[in-house]
Amino acid sequence: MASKSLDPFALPRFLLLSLAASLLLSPSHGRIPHLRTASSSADDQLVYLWPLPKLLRHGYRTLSVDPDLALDLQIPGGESLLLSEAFESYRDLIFTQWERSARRSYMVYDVNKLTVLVASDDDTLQFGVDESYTLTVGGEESLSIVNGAVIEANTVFGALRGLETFSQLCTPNIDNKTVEIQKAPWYIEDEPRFSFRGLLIDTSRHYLPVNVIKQVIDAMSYAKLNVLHWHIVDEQSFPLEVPSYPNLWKGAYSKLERYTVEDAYEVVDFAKKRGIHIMAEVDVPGHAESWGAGYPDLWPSANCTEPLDVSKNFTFEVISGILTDMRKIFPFGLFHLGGDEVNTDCWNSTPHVKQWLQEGNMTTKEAYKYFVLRAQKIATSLGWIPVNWEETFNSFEENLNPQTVVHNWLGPGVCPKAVAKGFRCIMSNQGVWYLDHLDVPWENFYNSEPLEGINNITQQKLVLGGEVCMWGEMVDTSNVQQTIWPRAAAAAERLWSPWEATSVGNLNTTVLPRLRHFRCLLNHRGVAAAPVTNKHARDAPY
Ligand code: CP6
Repeated sequence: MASKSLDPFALPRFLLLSLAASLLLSPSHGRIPHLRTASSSADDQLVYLWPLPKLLRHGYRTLSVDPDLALDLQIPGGESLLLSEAFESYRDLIFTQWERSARRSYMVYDVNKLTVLVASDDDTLQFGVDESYTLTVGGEESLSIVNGAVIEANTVFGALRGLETFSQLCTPNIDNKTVEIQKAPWYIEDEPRFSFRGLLIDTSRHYLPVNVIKQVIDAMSYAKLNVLHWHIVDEQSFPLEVPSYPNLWKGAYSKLERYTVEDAYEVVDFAKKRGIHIMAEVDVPGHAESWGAGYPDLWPSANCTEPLDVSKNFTFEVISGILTDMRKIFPFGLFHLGGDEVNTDCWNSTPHVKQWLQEGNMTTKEAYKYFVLRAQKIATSLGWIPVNWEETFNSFEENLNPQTVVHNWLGPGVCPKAVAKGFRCIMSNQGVWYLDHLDVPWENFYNSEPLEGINNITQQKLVLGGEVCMWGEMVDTSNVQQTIWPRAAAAAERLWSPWEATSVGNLNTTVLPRLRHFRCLLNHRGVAAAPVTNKHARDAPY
């Protein structure tokens, strides 16, 4: 959406400020600073930020950015390794080597310092942590510090989001080898619309090396996504090391295609430094055939290898061992227990399971419920909030732990029902948010609204957000990034930006060029995002 329609200030005060700034501050690169109120072209209307911030005002001056941009970090305790490292990384993203080496000592750069003011130095990453920030560039608050830039945030994670936005304002000027901020001064106030903005990766169908997972995490931080749902094991392979049951990762494809405990810690730490939670999943009782490669007793029989054997205590001992080991690695408060696509037919045709069912006077459907609830108890006893795919809610909602987060996927409709019953919900409607559906165009990702069908405000608050899913059957290192991006970014804006920004306006004129720009930004940062094309491209004006 154009900045103009977001701008609630009819400008008089801002005009004055901009004018004052123009007079006070030296021209950049000999250009005459200019101020425009009405726009003369479509491009003037566009603000190349993705996702759009909650509120912004800007002018029409161009400022140069010093390749030796300094960080002035003001935080209780005086320092934050997390933020100073993040600043260094962002400076490397903003300036290529070429631009840094072109620094001229005699040049006066407009923006030579980024001041970051953070109210708290607590850098434990809690779910729902305050990610808000304000960003001022060459404006009111920073007048006293010569066109500097200022980020203010309550938490280090808010400051990280502000750094990302700042980096997106910096654009290279190829002609004079500098980096500039156009349309300054800037005033931005921002915070996410939803606290859960997720992306699922699946490392069971195809293994993804740790460095590839890190690249995905980096790209997520550019789009301000904040939860990586790590669907780590499934029926095809069990790549994770579990110290309590060391034969489990015999279910890995090979010794090279495995994650050690150290690897998992490394992923969690890498993500945390970018304000991203890792929500791990252990999908039970279906989607678990690979567990039996190391422990065949988990299979009901040689020709019934899924779902896991509900009749044996051993099954739950193993789940308990896995979760206890994983609890040490994954600090995020939510843990995903799957529960989807469970076909219990072969429990009935396996004599010892059938006998157990009869003794307990249970149908297979009741046994499925028994399994899911027992797994939930293991997770909650470890201090986790359980997340389950929607089939669990659809089958026995009345028995689910009331803390359960219901994870939609089958189609629209379950979140309105779940929140009406007081459950929290995450939307991943497969028709619009499944990245493995290659024929779903970006517009469908963009237009998919998590609060659809929910009018009551209390119930709306129970929708934590949404998640796009990159199931792994058809992706590995060779194509995972270009399958995720740019469509995941479309969902990311839906989840971050205010409803008004993503639901009003013309997709082709105000959203598409911005998305194309963001896709180029990803490419420049080394992310192999695919072109923003779709089946409608021939008819689109761009
Ligand atoms: N694996 C697991 C999958 C899927 C699900 N769970 C899935 C189902 C249908 C489609 C895409 C993915 N591959 N464990 C469903 C949640 Cl179309």
